[in-house]
Amino acid sequence: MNTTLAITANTQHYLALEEKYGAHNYHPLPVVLTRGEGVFLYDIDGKRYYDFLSGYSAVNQGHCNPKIIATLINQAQKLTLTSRAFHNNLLGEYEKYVTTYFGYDKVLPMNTGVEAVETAIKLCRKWAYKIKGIPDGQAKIIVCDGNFHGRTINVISFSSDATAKNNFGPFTDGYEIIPHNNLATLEKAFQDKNVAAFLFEPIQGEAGVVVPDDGYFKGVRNLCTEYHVLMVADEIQTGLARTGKMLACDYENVRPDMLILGKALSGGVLPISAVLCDDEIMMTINPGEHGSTYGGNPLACAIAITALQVLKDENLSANAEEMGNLFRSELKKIKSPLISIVRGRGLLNAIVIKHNNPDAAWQLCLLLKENGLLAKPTQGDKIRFAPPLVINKEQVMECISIIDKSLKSLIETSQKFAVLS
Ligand code: IF1
Repeated sequence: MNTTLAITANTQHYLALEEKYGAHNYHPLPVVLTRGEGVFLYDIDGKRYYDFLSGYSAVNQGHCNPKIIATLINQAQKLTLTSRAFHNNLLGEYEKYVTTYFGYDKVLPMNTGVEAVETAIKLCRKWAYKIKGIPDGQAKIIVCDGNFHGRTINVISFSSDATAKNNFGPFTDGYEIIPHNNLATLEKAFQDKNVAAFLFEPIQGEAGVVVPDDGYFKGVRNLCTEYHVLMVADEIQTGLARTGKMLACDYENVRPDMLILGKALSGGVLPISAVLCDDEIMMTINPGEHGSTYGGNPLACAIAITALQVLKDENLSANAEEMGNLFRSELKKIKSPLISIVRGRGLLNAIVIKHNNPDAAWQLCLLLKENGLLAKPTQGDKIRFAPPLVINKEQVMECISIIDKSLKSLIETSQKFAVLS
């Protein structure tokens, strides 16, 4: 089965440039985008698409959100970078704003998500040695099977995904992988007195939007408290209203000891990430022990304040919850033989495709593209559906009909192909 769908000369031109001059570290859909606005993306030929990936949940506030762009333009004409060698008039204001917003003593500002994860790991180890009293060099961090926390050598050292780690060794020590969503194995791992922290994604994104059982977050919180282990929530993808609450941990009113944010912290405008925790942990790092050239730059601080304000002003958590419930219930009504599972929370959703052709999810994404919706498979047979959180009911219903139409086309193509082959 092969849904060879025509691509225009304009599109082909840009694909060829990337093919010749760029690393082949991704396999994008054959579409060349030139403009984004709200839930929509426009390609080189002016065709409009619903964006159902949102830059991997970085564009929660909608493409080119006017308030965020206004802040970008205003600050970009004043001061963009001082480095942390000097103070500026925005870093302290941002630090106060974001720590008050999430209820932590302090923040350590970084840039990409994985830099924030690495920062969190360094803080956990410092705390282990200086506060918990774990022998130097012996700190262990527990992580989950199916995790995705970024792509540095240290972070892929504890990945369970061969594609992410093949031929990148040697790797770093100090990690133990246990099953996700399993409190018994977590408690067993905590019997080791050298465990400093448990690092987890509340909902596993790359694994295909794996939602844990109700009570899991509370169970993790209780075990971490009982065994004096830091609960470290990587909410880089699940945070910032994506799952229908400001943080996924809010579903069970659980407060992690350490919160990692990224992606939508800038609304998709530039890389901004952060680690938030209380003084007992944060004050284990002294001047000169950690940093980054762009970490906490004034442009990022200004943008992050606006990006966070937009989430609240536009009630994007509530909209994500309402539109997500509508999306999943309408998706389930389609009753397509191709869909084996529909799962997610808020507007972080995925379907699992049931088809004897391993390429089916990709083929479906090509058909979705033809029909005006952009989404991409993850882990082969799953398709993540994660539009910007500004999507409205009418747009959700239009996207449901696009998905329905595309599923039917895939079945027809398969049947035609089966007859021909
Ligand atoms: C790619 C995945 C999503 C993340 C969580 C840390 C990071 C990410 C929970 C690192 C980044 C991105 C990376 C991007 C694809 C995308 C992704 F498929 F890789 F796993 F969203 F699910 N923690 N996720 O999701 O943040 O350093 O990228 O800013 O690398 O292909 P980053």
